[in-house]
Amino acid sequence: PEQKTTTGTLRWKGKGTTPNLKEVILGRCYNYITIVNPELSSKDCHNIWMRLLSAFMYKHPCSMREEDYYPLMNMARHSIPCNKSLFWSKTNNLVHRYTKANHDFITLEDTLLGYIADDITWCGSSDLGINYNSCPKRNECESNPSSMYWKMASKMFAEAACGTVQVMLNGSIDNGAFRNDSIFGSVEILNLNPDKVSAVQVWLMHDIEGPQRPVQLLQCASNPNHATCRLCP
Ligand code: C8R
Repeated sequence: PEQKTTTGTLRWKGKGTTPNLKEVILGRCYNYITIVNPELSSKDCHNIWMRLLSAFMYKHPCSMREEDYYPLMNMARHSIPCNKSLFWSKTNNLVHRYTKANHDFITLEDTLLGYIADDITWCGSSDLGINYNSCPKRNECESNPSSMYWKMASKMFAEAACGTVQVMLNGSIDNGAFRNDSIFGSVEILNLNPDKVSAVQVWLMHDIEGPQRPVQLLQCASNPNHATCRLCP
């Protein structure tokens, strides 16, 4: 799937590395440890940036291995209070509008690893170091730097969860709210520790113009285990 462009960089279908990546990552990291979560003020943002950079720089963007991110993940990881974890799938926009307004729950984007990486792209190029022109999409190759990062950060986020955890799913998509091929369905749910996590509460959200079942939703909110309310019969 690779094509050389005139500048010698590989041409992929996805957006290239975010401009000023270093400044964006450093700025977000310092903002996080200074203002958002001052309990983490002893984290070393400069080192976090260096570890991110060395994970992907000068590498072919389809050859990322989990190990490449171990040093970064070990340096940036932190604990999450019990009963606060909020997972999601296909509800990115809605869930984060909710967490912005209401600080009861923590999504991965509210942790240091999620905060620094949200909505940005990065990938390497074997000859130029960083490819600012284009990066592979998930359907071009699975082991691209961003997909690998979210998979690993999600795995750690799930491993760290304890008590009752929440998940906001999308009840208005065609192939079902719970998908085995999503990160939630293939990574997070499998990495919840049954010795620490006592319950998973599902928030099944429908599009506002979707099927009108307000009464059934209310019934399910108070009887989540009733057969009619289960996601997977
Ligand atoms: N999580 C996964 N992917 C994330 C992410 C995140 O926190 N944040 C962003 N921006 N992304 P989806 P899913 C990007 O299919 O696969 C965690 C990545 O590019 O709607 O079930 C989070 O903890 C990624 O490829 O959902 C959450 O619980 C898509 O968005 C699940 O994993 C994934 O979007 C959500 O992952």
